[in-house]
Amino acid sequence: MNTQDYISLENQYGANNYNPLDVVIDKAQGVWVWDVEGNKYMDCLAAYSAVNQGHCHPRIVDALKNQAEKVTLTSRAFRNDQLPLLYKELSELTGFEKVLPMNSGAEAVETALKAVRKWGYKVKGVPENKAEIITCRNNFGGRTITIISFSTEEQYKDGFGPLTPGFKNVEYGNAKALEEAITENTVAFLVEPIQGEGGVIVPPEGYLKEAYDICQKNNVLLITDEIQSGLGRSGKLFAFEYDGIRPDGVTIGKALSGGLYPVSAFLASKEIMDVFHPGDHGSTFGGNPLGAAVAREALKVLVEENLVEKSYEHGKYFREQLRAVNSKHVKEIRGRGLFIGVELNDEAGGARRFCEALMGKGILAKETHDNVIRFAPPLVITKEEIDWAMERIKDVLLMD
Ligand code: IF1
Repeated sequence: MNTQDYISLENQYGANNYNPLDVVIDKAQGVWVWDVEGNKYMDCLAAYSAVNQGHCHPRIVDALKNQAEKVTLTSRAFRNDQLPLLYKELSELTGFEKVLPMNSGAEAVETALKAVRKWGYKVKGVPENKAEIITCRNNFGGRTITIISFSTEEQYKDGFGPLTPGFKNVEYGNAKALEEAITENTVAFLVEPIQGEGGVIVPPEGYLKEAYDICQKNNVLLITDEIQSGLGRSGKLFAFEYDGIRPDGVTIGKALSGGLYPVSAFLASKEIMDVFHPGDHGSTFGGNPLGAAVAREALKVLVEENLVEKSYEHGKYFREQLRAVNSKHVKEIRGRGLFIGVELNDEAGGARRFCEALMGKGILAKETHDNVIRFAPPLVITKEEIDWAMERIKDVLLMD
C-alpha cells in the first residue's frame, strides 16, 4: 500500500476530526520519521511535545517491553510495584508532595478542576456549587465538554452544549484583569505558563509572579497546565520556573511517557490532594504499572541526558538562526527553549503553505492559529540537526 491507499482508508472509515498533512509515517527514531514510501523527515512537532525524549527512545522502549511481559494492568482495586516508585520519583524530581495519576492530559486537567472545586468547598468555605475558576482567553486544556466550556475557540464549543458553568476568562498576560475577575467564590486560576495552541505565546516577564501574588493574597489556588510546556520543553523542567514561583498544583502529560504510552498526572500539595477520599475519583488505566514503568524511564532519560539544559541551549540557538534569516514574511519569532513559534505577517498567506513547503523539504511542522509555524522538535535534537533544518527552513521562509 502507498500513501494514497492509507489516506483513502482513513477517509472511508475514520471520523473527519483532523486535517493532517498527507504524510503516512511507519517508522520513527529520535528526531526522524519515515513515510511508507521511505521518505525521511525531521519531526519538528514531536507529537505536540509528547516525544521530548525523541521517537522510540531505546531505553523507554525496553522499559515498555520488559514491563509488558510482567503485568500491564491491575486496576486501582489492587496495588502494583511500579506506581509507588513513580510517585516517589515524580515527587522528588518536581518537589510536589502528592501525585494523582491519569492517562490523557485532559483527564489530568479535569482532575485539577475537581480538586480545586472540592478544595473551595471543603477548605476555603465557598458555598456549594458556587465555585468559580478563572482561565485565560486562547487557552487549550483538552477536548472534554468541561474543558471546552472555558475555551475561547468557537469551533471547539460549536455543537457541544450545554457547557459547564463556573468559568471566567481573562486576557492572558494581564495580571490586573485577573485581580479584577476574582470574587469571594473564586477557587483557582488555571493558566498555561506558555500558551501552546494559542500560538506559542510567552507572557510578559513577571506575569506568573504577579498572578501568584494575587492568588496568594486572595486565597485562590494557582494551577499551571504544563502538559505541553513542561518536562523540559521550555528550557526549564517547568516553564513556571522562569518567574521563580511554585504553583499550588500542576498538570503534566505527553512527554511524561516519552510518547510510548498515555500517562498524565496532577501534582499538588498534600493540603489540596487530601480533598480526594477513596472512591471520589479514578480511572481504569490511571496509575497502571505499564504506564508507570514507562514514565519512570522517560523521566530518567530526561534527567540523565540533560534534555532540559539542551532544550534551553539549543532553543536559544534555533531562535537565533531563525532570526538571522530575516524573512519578509516573519512578524515575530518567540518562545522559550525548544518551544518556538514563528508568527507570519498577514500578507504571508497563512502558515499552512509554509508547512507544506517544509514537508517538501523533509521537515514536518504544524501551523497553529493560521499564521504561526510551531517548531518544537524532540529535545534530543543536536546543533548539527538544527543546522540541517535551518538550510531548508531558510529557503522556505525566503520564498515568495
Ligand atoms: C488535539 C492542540 C496542542 C495541551 C495542554 C492539555 C492538553 C493539551 C496545554 C490535553 C493537548 C494537544 C491535543 C491535540 C493537539 C494538541 C494541541 F493543538 F490541540 F492545542 F498541543 F496545542 N493541556 N494538546 O496542549 O492533553 O488530552 O490531548 O492528552 O486535541 O488536537 P490530551
